[in-house]
Amino acid sequence: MTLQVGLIGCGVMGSDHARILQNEVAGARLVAAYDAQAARAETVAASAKARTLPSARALIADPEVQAVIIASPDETHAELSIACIEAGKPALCEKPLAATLDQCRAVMAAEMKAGRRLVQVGFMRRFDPGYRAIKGKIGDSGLGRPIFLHCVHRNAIAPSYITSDLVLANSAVHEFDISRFVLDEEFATIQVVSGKATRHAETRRPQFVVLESRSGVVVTIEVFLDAQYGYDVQAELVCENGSASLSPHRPIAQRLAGRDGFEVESDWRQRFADAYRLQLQEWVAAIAAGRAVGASAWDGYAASAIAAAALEAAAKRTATKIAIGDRPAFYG
Ligand code: ISE
Repeated sequence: MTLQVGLIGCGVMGSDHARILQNEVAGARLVAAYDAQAARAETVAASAKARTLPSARALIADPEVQAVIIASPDETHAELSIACIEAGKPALCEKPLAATLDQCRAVMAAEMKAGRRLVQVGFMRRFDPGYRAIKGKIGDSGLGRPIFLHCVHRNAIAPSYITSDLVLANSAVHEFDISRFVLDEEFATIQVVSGKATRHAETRRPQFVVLESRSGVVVTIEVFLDAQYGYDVQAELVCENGSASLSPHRPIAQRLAGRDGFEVESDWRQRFADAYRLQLQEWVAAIAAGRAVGASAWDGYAASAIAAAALEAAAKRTATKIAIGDRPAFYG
């Protein structure tokens, strides 16, 4: 069976999902696309011999569309996820799940009412082989119990609309999610120290976050979006007897002009190319098998709740409690 997928939002991430779905994923094809800018939808649709539809709602309702990728602006995510749930169609929704915590709760309520998990949040790092291997080391490798998780998240450059707050809400949110995934537990407190703005972005401050998990594991996170030299994500899990780190991501080695070195990718679509492919492949396979994989709506809510606490902690400059609450039984 070939899953017929509709795409809402044909910007940078949407068109990338369309390309991956068409060229690198088995068992699915793009049948419809919608974007508020019609020309973008037409370009994506033409590349897949798909149709364009006049609105997001029309795409979700279209009988040919069996599953939906939501890659439209953040403030539309919750409403469109709920529309997919009500139509009984699985959705892969780009992060964040919603613009507010109340909207995240509304998505969860709609799913619980429907009685099955239909929404997967696009936290693609959960499919990255490196993070999966680190997670696999916990419990059975002789490393012992986790003590620290050190995370570094550097972008070469960021668009000018990314404020210091968005450094936390838009970029650090990946670290919040992957830390929950690797450690498999929730966080109790958060502190944020803002670094100095650089001359490359005079109003955007790098952020340094310290999280403490409910069991006492300490997570440190540097998020610096103006690092200039490339896109660089690092993680080291320090345990009682040893540590496990992401290997430096080295697509090629180059010797040139008396130097021997490795290229650093320029952005996350290159660095996490495997993760994006596996995310879509496993989403398609899970739908065929009637299962759910990846980050659930609960995970989307939890990451956003940590981001909200991070904004509060940054403003108050003090350790702040994270009020996530208990995971509903529905989300296992
Ligand atoms: C961007 O929105 C992403 O989602 C990337 O994965 C992240 O690394 C980047 O910092 C964000 O701006």
